[in-house]
Amino acid sequence: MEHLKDFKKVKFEGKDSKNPLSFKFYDSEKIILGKKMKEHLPFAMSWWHTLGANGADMFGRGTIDKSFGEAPATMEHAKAKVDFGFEFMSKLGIEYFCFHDVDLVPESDDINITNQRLDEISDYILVKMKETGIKCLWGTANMFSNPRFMNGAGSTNSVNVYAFAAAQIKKALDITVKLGGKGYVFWGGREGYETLLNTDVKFELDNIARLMKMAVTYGRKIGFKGDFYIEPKPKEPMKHQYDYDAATAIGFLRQYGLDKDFKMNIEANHATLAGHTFEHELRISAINGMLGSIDANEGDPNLGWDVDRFPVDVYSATYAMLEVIKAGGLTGGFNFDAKNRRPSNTIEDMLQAYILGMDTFALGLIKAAEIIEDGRIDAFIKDKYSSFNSELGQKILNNSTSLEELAEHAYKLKDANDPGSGRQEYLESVVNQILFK
Ligand code: XUL
Ligand code: CO
Repeated sequence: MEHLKDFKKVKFEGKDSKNPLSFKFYDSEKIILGKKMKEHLPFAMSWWHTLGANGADMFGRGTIDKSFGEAPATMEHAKAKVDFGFEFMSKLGIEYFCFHDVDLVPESDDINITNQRLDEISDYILVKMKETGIKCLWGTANMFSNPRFMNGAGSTNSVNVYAFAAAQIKKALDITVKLGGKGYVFWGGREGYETLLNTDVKFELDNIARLMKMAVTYGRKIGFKGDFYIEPKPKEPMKHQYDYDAATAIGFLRQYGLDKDFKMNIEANHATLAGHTFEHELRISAINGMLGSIDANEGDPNLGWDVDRFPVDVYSATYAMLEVIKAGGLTGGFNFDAKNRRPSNTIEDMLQAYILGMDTFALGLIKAAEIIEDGRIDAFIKDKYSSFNSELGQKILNNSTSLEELAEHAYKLKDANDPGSGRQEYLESVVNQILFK
């Protein structure tokens, strides 16, 4: 069997290297726009895909053995995952990890036992964190796998299930704080509905907000200073999920007075499912002061579901990095919520997947910085709106005009045909010129 110890630490070798286990573009110490690449790109390993997922899908069993030499559903296995995970992150120079409660330990039928296991494993993880300097990006509670959440967690019809969701969030917050996590995520996989015939939407939304408020109150009480995140997703597993996209989630947070404590965790593949580009979701979050963290992965235009590929599309990474740079960076990081394709079933493939993702975002960063330094695109956008520099334009921007005054202006003009070209093809060719220079 392959062992991780058989692989050397992955190093930057540059774009001409033919060594598959080297970075071609990710050069952690390289300075881009005044900051180290690794500071622009705080990468994180997802515990679930990396240490849990074994390639099983709806039609077949797993293709890669992730027992790490231990029996499944034991604490020995949970610890072996920790050992492998920290060695894996160290080999790649990844400085953060993200987890769900039940990724860390096997879930018992008794929540009290699960919680004891979480105490034990988090002690074990803390030691590894001290040894390696690796940190926790965010934690979350899995409130979607257990059958009790079939009608939702915060949106459930059952008081008992609602209390279980609360208990899980409480413990996941305890562990996140214990591990010094920067963020805490809510992904509402079961918060949604199939049909209004069995659903009271307002009741459910109010209750989700109540649960989030209680989480904020408790988190702040135990000293959690980081951001809470909503991770929007329009569908899957539910037909209609309440956190459809960033705009919907932001509206929800504002409606319930949660916007001061929450930001967005934007996942690329979720944007695709919502019919948006990744960069659209980042922009909507950023202009609302809510760009928090990123789940870095990729969808597939030919598939209508959450394929969680490792990022490979340099255009998308470049457009995403333009948004991140312009927003002044993330308060969170880049969590690879991504998995190997099922037939890529070796440890080398796992390393290769992360190398691909890290190199794709490094390229995105390099090219976004070049687009900014080139200046043509920013100059075009500035010029596009320059008619608002006029006296009347300024009045509009200062909210000091009226429909009557604007109408008078229009009547004098009789007609207006001067918006000017959007020049999309030119701008796209600028991007190509910079990408392939
Ligand atoms: C599911 C998904 C989750 C969240 C955390 O699509 O993205 O893994 O990131 O619960
Ligand atoms: Co995700």
